[in-house]
Amino acid sequence: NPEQTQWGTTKPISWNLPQEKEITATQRLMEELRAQNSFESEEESRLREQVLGRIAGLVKQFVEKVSLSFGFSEEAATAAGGKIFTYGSYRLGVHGPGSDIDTLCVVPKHVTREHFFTVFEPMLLDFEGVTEVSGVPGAYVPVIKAIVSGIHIDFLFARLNQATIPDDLELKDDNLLRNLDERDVRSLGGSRVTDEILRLVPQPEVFRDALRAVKLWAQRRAVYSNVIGFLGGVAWAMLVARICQLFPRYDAASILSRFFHIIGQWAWPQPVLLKAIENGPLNVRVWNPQIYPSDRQHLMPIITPAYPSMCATHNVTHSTMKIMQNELKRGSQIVEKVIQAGEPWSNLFEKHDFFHMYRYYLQIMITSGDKDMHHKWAGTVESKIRLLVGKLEIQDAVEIAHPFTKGFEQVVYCLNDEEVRAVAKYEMGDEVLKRTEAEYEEKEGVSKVYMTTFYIGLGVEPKPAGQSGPRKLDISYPTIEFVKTVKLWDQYVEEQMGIVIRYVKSTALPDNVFEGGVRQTAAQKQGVK
Ligand code: 3AT
Ligand code: MN
Ligand code: MN
Repeated sequence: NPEQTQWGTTKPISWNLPQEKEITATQRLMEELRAQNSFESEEESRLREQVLGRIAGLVKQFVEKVSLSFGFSEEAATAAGGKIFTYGSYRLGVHGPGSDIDTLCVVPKHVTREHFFTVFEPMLLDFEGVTEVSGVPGAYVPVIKAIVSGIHIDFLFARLNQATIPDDLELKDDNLLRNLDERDVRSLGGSRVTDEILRLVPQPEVFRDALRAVKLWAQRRAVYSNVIGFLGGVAWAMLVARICQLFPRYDAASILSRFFHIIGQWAWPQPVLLKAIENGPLNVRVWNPQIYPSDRQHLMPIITPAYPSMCATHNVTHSTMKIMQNELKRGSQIVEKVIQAGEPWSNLFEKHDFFHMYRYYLQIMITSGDKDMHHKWAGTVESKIRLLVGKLEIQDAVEIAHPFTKGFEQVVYCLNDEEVRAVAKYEMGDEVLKRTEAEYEEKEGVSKVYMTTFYIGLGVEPKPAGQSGPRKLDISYPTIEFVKTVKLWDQYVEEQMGIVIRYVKSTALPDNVFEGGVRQTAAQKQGVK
């Protein structure tokens, strides 16, 4: 809309068009993104559309089936409708070849969440091309995860307070949220936020291309993870969207240049907003640091634009904030050289060197004997790592506690109970860790142990002048407290779940953290903290 003179809460900073150098840099960016396999093939993209179409049909059948069971006429059962919305990377148009499709099934009021898990889930199991279905009805946002024709799909559910769901339904109206279950409101949130972000940017195509680059950069630099305390996909999207609002006619390269520059120097905790925070019809909290002390704790607040507005960066700690600011600064320097001196974009997307950055690391080792249980146990610990980071970073000698964004998984093949117990305490010999599946066969007494290891790099403050000997660093208090906290989990079983935290020197890091098992030489390691 050329008449529009403002997106978001302020006027644009500049109405300029991109410059020559930026236009060519944008072309090179698109080539680089293709070379980095950021885009799916046309074939895959057609397959996604086809699968989505079939799923939309299935959701209508589901509503019809439930309606008929309530004694609706055929006609009324069909008229009850049912509609699918998407959110996540697919909706934003920044998904890659391996991305899932995040969907939300919206149904009329006579269809309940229980039907979703007892009627829809079995229908899905019988659906053509489905190879896996698993429902998680007890989650904070209940979900059914499935694989359809090789594509991972997340299904959320929302039941609206109306008799029918017409095909042209939109989710924008806040009044739709009236009298809904909290879980329905949460499930609607993802779609409402992504839709709103797309409405609030001047040129959606430019926004998408720039966001693709930011996501790739954040993943490669290991600053992409909401759970661990960095930013997730929605928060990075909102930051890019804000820059697009400020420079409505820029292209992807010029947006990236401003993104790294402006976000790298942002005056936190001043929030990033895509529009003014609105009040609405529900009796729920909307982010407001004037009223809620807990909202004042947010270090880098980035606020979702759909009612009820929330902070998407609740997990950020002093350490992760500092790490992101350093990465933004690095990004800014590189992008300037890419645009001004024609240096390659691949410099921006270079892999992190987390395992070469510090002298000391904490290893958090999670074990259990059952695959599904392990998944939950490791997930629970992962979701609490930011608390350990918070405890570590307030220690005197700790300058920074740098959590890595993903855990390393391995299966340990144990030949007897003694080995199992040793693994749970991380007291086994190397030969146990290195044993392969081939050296192990299913028989009495043997068992697999699932192990996930998380890492936190420790930046230690320089010794005070005049003090000799090694810097004293006592991390026992924060780690003991942390272990106590995670064991409070309501599904924790002492005999079946292990957690061990130890301190390792960088030279003692295991090979599996290095790509291809290769370590850098001492000369390459200069600059270690
Ligand atoms: P991919 O391309 O799929 O990797 P994405 O941004 O679509 O990137 P996800 O599919 O993991 O990422 O998540 C989509 C949205 O779903 C993002 C977030 O709003 C919501 N979400 C994801 N995981 C959780 C979770 N554990 N709890 C609550 N919301 C979640
Ligand atoms: Mn997704
Ligand atoms: Mn998903």
